[in-house]
Amino acid sequence: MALTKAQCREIFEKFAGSDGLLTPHELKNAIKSLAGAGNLSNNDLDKIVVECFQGMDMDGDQKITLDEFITDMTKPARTKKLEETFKQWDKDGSGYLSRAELKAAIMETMDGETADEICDQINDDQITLDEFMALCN
Ligand SMILES: [Ca+2]
Ligand SMILES: [Ca+2]
Repeated sequence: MALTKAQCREIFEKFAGSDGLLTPHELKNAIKSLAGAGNLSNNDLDKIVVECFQGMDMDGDQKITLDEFITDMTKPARTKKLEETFKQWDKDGSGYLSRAELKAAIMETMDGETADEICDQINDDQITLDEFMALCN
């Protein structure tokens, strides 16, 4: 769903209410109206809301600002996908992938020897999100 900034602002202002911040409940209303929601069960919708919300709420204060909303909605899908992968792999939530975390993730699809080789090549025990994105591109 690629939207222009102007479209994002319009949606945000429509649903955020007078405080100019989007709560999970307000986000749910926004998604409902955007997606039509007719073929989504309430459970599915709740799941999507939680995922979207976590992706958007950069500072984790449980409120989405207009900036956070626009940043997320205008981000390319591939970037979002990589960010999600990075978060999944970063088991201790340190914001870095350690060699052990990287190896564990690679070993889900490859054998231990190959994982070791890849880790040796990368040779970095503190891979940041930016470095991770560069590696995947
Ligand atoms: Ca926030
Ligand atoms: Ca980590």
